[in-house]
Amino acid sequence: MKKLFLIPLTFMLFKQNNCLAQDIIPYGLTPNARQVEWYNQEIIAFFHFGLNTYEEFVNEGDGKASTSLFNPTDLNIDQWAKTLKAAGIPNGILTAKHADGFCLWPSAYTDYNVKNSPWKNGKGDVVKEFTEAFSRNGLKASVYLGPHDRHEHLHPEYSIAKYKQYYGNQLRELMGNYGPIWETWWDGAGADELTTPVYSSWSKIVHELQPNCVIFGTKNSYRFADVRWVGNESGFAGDPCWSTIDSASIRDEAANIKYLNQGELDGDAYIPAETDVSIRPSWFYHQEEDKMVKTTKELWDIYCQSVGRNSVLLLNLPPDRRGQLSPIDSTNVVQLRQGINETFGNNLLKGAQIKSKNGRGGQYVETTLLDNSTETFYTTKDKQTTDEITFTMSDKKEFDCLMIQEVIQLGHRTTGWEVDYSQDGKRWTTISETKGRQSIGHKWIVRFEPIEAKYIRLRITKGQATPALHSFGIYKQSLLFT
Ligand code: OTN
Repeated sequence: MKKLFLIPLTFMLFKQNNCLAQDIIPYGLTPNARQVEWYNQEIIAFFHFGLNTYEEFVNEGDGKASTSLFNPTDLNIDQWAKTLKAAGIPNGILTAKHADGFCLWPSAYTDYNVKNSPWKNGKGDVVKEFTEAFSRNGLKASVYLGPHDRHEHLHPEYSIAKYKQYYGNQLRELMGNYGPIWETWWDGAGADELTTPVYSSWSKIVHELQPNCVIFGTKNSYRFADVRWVGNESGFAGDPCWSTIDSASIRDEAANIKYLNQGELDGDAYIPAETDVSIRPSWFYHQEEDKMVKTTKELWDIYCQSVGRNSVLLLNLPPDRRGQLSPIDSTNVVQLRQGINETFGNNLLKGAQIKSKNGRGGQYVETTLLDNSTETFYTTKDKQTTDEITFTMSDKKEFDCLMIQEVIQLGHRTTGWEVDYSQDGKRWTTISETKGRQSIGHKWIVRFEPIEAKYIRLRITKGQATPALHSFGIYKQSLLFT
């Protein structure tokens, strides 16, 4: 299942000098356009909202709860959007239908939906308000249409064939009636009975109506997955974490949890890991958990172990019974963004003298590592898959974090790297947390106890092709994360 390297993106990437596009040939499997856009978002919000929000501590309703429970007292999706904008999160996924089967839009194919709730006298449509508010605020809207549906299972005449039709109809409603939808989520939870042919028919609907929509797939939907499950709901990707994986292993999920977490360098498909985790212990809002919201520091740990491990963070921010994000959740996620900006806004290597062993020069000059541009990158001479790049700063500086980025459009190239520091440029010490690092991908972050040094050396120790690096930097973590 080789995926094709995307020509237009290649062109954009190399637009400064077209002939160089032939110079640096992508290695192995590479992302499609949807996956590149998905990676660049870094954090996506998850909104678990529905009947469960109005039940006492229920997260997976049994499909029997009355639709009369759903009654947001002050639904305000512009408020969700305001938080996302302040938190630099460009996209949000709404649980249009969770496992209890209750639909947040007036679906023509079931009575188990907002039409039969007291909210807005049954005239409301949460999906419409969500997609309109997100579009108004310049954000991307995405939907979760849970494949597992406990309410439909209650019908005596339930069958997979009938359900396939039912779900397909609902997918058409969501994909066809609400403008652009950027991601859809096929949760594997409870959906084991659904087969690959069933997902095949559903994927056709997604691709027909929303060709740019990313599909999160697991288990029997693995063949259609643009992104895979990371193997836990605790917020950490593996080390290493390859974007590639042997696709069939996604199907046998239970036997492959660690494998999903790490991927496989020699895998047969490019299906990167999405790290889903809730800011609260539960997926749905429960007032009892107001004191258990993850702190800014905990969110930073999660960010570093997801986005900082070549994954995308799908962070659940469950709206409360009013239909708004709780102030503590909003504050912490906005502070996460402030801390990220403070940390990575100041690359201490800026202005350093740079020398490499195998640098290619020309437009791939070493300084591209520090220019914050996604259109430039550093690489070596042909066939040089290892390298040493030394940075000499004007003075010694204190740092406790580093970040490196590969050009994902050119495939996983570097497979071994470490970082050293020195006071005199002669005797070097390896930062122990970087010893034996393997994958880089979209972004890799390493944190450690503060180090003071004047000289830094990035060693590329192993590669399947010449390295292609967008950026490298050392940083001091924001005080918001202490
Ligand atoms: O009990 N579970 O269903 C469960 C417990 C802990 C962690 C995950 C799961 S289900 C799991 O959810 C994932 C999304 O978070 C994916 O959809 C997997 O396919 C699914 O098995």
